[in-house]
Amino acid sequence: MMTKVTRILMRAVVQAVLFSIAGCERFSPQVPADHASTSPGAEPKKGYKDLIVGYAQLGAESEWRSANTASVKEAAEVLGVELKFSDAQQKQENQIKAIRSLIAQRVDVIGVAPLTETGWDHVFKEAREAGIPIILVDRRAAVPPDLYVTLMGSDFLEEGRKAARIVAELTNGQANIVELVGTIDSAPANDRYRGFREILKDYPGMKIIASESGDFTLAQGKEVMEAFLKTHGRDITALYAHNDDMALGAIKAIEEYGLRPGVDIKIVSVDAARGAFEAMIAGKLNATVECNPLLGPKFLQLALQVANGETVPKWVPSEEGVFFPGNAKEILPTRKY
Ligand code: GZL
Repeated sequence: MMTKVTRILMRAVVQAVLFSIAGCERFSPQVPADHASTSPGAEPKKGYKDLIVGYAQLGAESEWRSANTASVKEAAEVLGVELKFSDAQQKQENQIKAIRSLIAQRVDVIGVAPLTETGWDHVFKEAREAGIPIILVDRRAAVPPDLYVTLMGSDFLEEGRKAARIVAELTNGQANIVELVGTIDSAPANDRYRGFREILKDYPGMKIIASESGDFTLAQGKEVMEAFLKTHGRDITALYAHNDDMALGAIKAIEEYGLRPGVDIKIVSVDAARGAFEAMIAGKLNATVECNPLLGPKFLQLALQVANGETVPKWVPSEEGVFFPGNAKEILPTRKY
């Protein structure tokens, strides 16, 4: 449990995050009042302390995911929202069960970070029939737009494009690239795969010689990279990893193989988690494209607005950058994940 002082500090952070995000949204959200506030004759509005929100998290596979979970839980504690949280351990059937349980508990709003793009129509229809709005957090689900209220998260296509431009820069447009793909059928894996190839069309000298899923985990990233090295060895000159955890696993494999990660094999990954900064400082990673997991405050703000029947944009994008070794050392202490 947080002490009173921590709660006050966290509240200031959450408020600052909400106001900072407000600056880049198409609507000017205030941090809604804590208490149920009413204007004359209107339906009494819920405050954060009246809100019951479900969060069907997909798993705990990466630094990114752990930071996303922490962000949602901390924001709920600071704002006084009753949060019903579940971890599906990267299994869609568990996430579907969790959503059904949240429907049965009659929560006000359900947040879902869909493991995969497909397979959600049925259970999302059940939520709609129960009158419980769904907010997609982090990842897209391939369902009709009337089955969810809003999607909040990153532009994964643009992340793929950014990564490709950096690999082109690092290799002067001449590279034999191996690719560690994220969870199969997940929106980030699908889009980072496509966005990367969009840019590669302009670079005939850049070839993807192998591409396989490492499921966004360090262990599988290492395993797949070991197989790439066994097959292609020193022909590999660049690695594109769909997240930092797989890149960190690959770095171990490259070192065990006897090559220098970041030097013999240029490496670009996605997320900008703490481990990536440490690898860049050690000269083993050449760049990381930011994908911000700190979605908790914004998610609960949207949930309150939706619970109060307010209109919200269909997509609430995250603002993100790219990080390089040059200033990784001074930036690392400022990072929140
Ligand atoms: C992206 C998120 C991805 C991260 C991975 O928004 O869904 O899932 O890039 C995480 O680290 O596992």
